[in-house]
Amino acid sequence: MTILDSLTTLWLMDLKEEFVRAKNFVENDLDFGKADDDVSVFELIIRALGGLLGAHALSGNSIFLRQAKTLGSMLLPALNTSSKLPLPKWNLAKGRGEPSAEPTILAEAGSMQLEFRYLSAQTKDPKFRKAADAAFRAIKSTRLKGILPVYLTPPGHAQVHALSSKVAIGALADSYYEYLLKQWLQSPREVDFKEMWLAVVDDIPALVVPQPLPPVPTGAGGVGPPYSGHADDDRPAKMEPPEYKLLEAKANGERIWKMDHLSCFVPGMIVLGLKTLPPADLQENNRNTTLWLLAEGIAKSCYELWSRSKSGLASEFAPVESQAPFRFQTVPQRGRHSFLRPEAVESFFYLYRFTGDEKYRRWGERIFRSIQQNARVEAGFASVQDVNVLPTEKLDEMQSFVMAETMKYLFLLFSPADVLDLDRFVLNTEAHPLPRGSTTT
Ligand code: DMJ
Repeated sequence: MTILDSLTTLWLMDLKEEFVRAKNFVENDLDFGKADDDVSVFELIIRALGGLLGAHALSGNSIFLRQAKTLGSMLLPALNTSSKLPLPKWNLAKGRGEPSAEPTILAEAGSMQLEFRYLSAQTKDPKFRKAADAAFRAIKSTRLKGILPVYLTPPGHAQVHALSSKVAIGALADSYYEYLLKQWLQSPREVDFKEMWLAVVDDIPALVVPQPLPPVPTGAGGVGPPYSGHADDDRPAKMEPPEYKLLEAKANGERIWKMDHLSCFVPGMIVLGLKTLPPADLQENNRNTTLWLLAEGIAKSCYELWSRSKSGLASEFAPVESQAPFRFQTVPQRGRHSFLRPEAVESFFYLYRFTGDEKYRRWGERIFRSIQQNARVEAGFASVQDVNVLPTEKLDEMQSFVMAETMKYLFLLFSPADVLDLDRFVLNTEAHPLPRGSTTT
């Protein structure tokens, strides 16, 4: 998995020799038919399929598409359930997955569409897209709008509905929201995706503390952050956004006082939307002002998740005090590890790209140095047992997203914009670039 998940990083970093070695592996040694293990369908799609498709999109080499088609075809039966929602796990070698009575995780049902739609467009075979669209329609059949409960009925349940479960934008839900916007970027004529995404962002303030300020007129025209920006910004009302915490809510609406690092992709997703949506959508509900403020304010808390620990690495989540000023609290033992997740630096990359504010590079640099200092091992970057214990205890593992995402976003944060042109590419949830507008119907 790590090789496939690293392909697009190697290409973007211009590590030619390593890319050719990885390509040779894909060409000569990769045999999905030998993968005799129950593997997460979601992870296979976003990491392995996404990696192959991204490598194809960047390099144009057909071997990546050929292997992507093989993998996509082997995975399709996992989506052939009564509800059309995917089975959670699939054994590629045996060609079967266990029927599951477990609830379907929202992120897993709603994060295959970018990959399968691109695969169909490139292979001219609609079967992948049809399966992904059927899964998406199954989610839509709940008729819910905005931020949804994180669990849906199990895949074998023909009638799909949302289960009474927490409402969150981070763990278990995240990339479903991300793919609403990104499916629209991939296929701009399908405005439904954009409308669904707008309903989501309009719901975000309800999960944020302190309550976002009512939007104020900035006197500045155009699209851009009204409260901060370039050092040479001469707009008069320049103000730092407050530090916002992004919470979750129980099924009964009660707040859950914790913030997940996983939710730190939200600022990046918001500003990507702000930079790509038609102006009319941004004027509605004064979204331009409110959303810039939210994105920058949430990003601050994400940086704090890293900078507050002794190692400079972020804990998996942090409890939030339930009254103003809503500070982070001591992290319980079960949340003190770090997988070196990418979401904060992902957001800093988008925020820097769209604002030019140097603070995002400073934050990224500090994070990079902390990773070097406290997670580097001979063969890579290890997950860490407790972010507040020095010297850090390193676990014997490296998540493949460290190469696919964390290192890629850090690299892109410090690279000229033409290294990855966001007018041409949209990144899947594992940071593999796929062409924008590539699946227009
Ligand atoms: C990655 O595999 C993807 O970004 C996914 O959407 C969420 N979890 C990890 C990174 O934390």
